[in-house]
Amino acid sequence: MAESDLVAAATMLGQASRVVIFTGAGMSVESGVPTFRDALTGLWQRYDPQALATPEAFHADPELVYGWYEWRRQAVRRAEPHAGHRAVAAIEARAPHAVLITQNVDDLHERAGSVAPLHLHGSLFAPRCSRCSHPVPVADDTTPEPTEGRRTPPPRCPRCAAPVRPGVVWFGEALPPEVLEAAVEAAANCDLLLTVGTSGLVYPAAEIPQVAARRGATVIQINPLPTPLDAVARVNLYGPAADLLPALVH
Ligand code: BJW
Ligand code: ZN
Repeated sequence: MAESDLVAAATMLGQASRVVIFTGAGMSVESGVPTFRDALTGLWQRYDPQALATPEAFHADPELVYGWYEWRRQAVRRAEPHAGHRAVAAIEARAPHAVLITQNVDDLHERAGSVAPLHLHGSLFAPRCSRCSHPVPVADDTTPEPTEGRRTPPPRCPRCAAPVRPGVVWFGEALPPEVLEAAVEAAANCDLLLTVGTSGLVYPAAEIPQVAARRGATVIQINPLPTPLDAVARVNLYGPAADLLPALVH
């Protein structure tokens, strides 16, 4: 990556008034949270998304699916935000108007100081009833270490006794409409969108940077590898989020 690209991106970011930051799983890699599609370490290399991340999978084997999300939630609890998460919070604090849109189901942005990220794909920390949608608090951590592969019977809804489900958006499910609407509106009205650590393959989330570009915003991308979003980005910064985000705000 050319140093001049970093300088140019930092200048554009410093001058923008309405900024959108759009993050994906690569944002949390340096905190020890795996991505989905990375060639060696992605979750979908080891797990079948159809058997874990669809409503049909939950219906067929709720204990398997609930246990898998409990394991991931416990692992995220033990992870810490990194300098890149803190740089995102700093960009939000500095820009006159900033909106953080994340596809991530972890809470690392919040723990780094971001106030109200738009969680397009839900959260590991917001389980709800699979029938009546009543929110149910997450269970306390009782295990010393997160246990991979542990089957966990989902708790029952205190209102209607149906199984509680993870509060994430599975394949084939609609994104929370008010969150998607707010994200599209922010993207359509921003001057600059910074996309970080997403493969840009999952829709409708992947539309967000495209909406911004179509409306004339400057798109800057941070990712160690090329993605389909290279085509809409004015500047592509090839490298890890934990290094490049702090360098952008210095
Ligand atoms: C680093 C790094 C470092 C590494 N620093 N970077 C149009 C075309 C084709 C298909 C579809 C379409 N529209 C809809 C679909 C179907 C489907 C879809 O998109 N499929 C594609 C995969 C083909 N979409 C859906 O089903 C969506 N729903 C929907 O469309 O509903 C329609 C509907 C309407 C009305 C009523 C009913 C239905 C829902 C999508 C839900 C996605 N859910 C998941 C799981 C969430 C729960 C969980 O955590 O288990 O969300 S899938 C997974 O992918 C997760 C992520 O948020 C999402 C995006 O992944 P992300 O963040 O980009 O991660 P990776 O792993 O893909 O990429 C990581 C990147 O980081 C890489 O580029 C690395 O290089 C980089 N990286 N290290 C910076 N250190
Ligand atoms: Zn219920």
